[in-house]
Amino acid sequence: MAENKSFTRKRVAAIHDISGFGKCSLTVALPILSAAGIECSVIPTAVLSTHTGGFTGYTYRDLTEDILPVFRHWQSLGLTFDAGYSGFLGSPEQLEIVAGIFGEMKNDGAMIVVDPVMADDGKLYSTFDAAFPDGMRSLCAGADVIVPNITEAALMTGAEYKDGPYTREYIEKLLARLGGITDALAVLTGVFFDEKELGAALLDPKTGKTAYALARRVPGSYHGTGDVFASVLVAGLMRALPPADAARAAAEFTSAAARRTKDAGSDPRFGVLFEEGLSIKALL
Ligand code: PXL
Repeated sequence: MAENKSFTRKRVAAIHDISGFGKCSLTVALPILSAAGIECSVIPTAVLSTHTGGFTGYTYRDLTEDILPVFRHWQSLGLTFDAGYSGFLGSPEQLEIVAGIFGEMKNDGAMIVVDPVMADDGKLYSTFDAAFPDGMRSLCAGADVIVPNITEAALMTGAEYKDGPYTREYIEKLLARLGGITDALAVLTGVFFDEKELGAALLDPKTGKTAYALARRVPGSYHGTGDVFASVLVAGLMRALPPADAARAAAEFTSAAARRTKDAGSDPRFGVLFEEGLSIKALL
């Protein structure tokens, strides 16, 4: 395996829920970042028995009150972070707390990555109300990198949501709209133009440059793929890859995990079989 000689050790603060079963949020971010050689510190925002995507009767222990004290304790220890990375956040109050933390981390030089987890397939997740995308838009406004899917991008920008396959025109309009709500690098996921490939479209609003990072498309829909993609993307950025290369690695890794899941015939709610691909340092 080729070692990137210029790589220096990096530490990420991941702020997501922990869903005990179902492979998403922290149960995905931790193994992926660790396997990529990145230290991953966590602030769990809630503890659930499973994620909320297709299960009923799940437990939900809210940890809103602990988020800021955890961060203050870290500060009292003089800890610094190369990146802050958020995903599923359970309430408008959590969005505000995390925005405050990210503001402080950014002042100290951290890269802020926001995956605005809240919707898919044209629909807001059932646990959120219609005002939630406005709060998520504010969190994205202060980020350096955002990783919305098509539904989340449409909800935050007021654009029309469409089912794929997409046209380049629709995708690039959506990217331009994202450029209107934030200066962050936009990595739009769930992009496909035909049955063969699926991945991300990127827009760097500072240069106006658009790029695509596509991999083999696996038919079907698999829970947690957005979290898997975003976690590999963060790992790649921390390993100083150009964003389009980090997104390509993320698309390849996610596609391979979806393929294994399809081949195994496992329940798509149980998450994707990403574990066997965890020698991902080879990709980065
Ligand atoms: O995969 C995103 C996600 C994360 N965390 C929780 C979720 C979901 C999506 O449904 O319910 C708790």
